[in-house]
Amino acid sequence: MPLFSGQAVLKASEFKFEPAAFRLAAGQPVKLVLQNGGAEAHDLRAFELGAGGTDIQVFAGPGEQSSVEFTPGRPGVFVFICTISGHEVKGMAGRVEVLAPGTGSPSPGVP
Ligand SMILES: [Cu+2]
Repeated sequence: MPLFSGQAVLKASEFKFEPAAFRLAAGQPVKLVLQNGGAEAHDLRAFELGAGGTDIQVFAGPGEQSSVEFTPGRPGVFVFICTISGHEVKGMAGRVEVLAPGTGSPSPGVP
């Protein structure tokens, strides 16, 4: 599972994210880039991942790329999905593991 710092690039297509699991560090700003290499529109919504527990969302049309900048607020495991109808159940879901500041290793108790 890659640990991204500064920038995280995710590829979306029918019907998956690559990578579907990655790591970020809490308290460090990151630019999340969504590259849509598919023929349908996709987005990425990560629940409670942002500062203060806000959701993070970015949308990219077919063949497009867009980005969102945020700072992961706290360590933990956070789920993300594509919210376009039917895409999550077809496999467009993943998770982000946010590491505690300064650890560089997984938080205790994370499976
Ligand atoms: Cu999708």
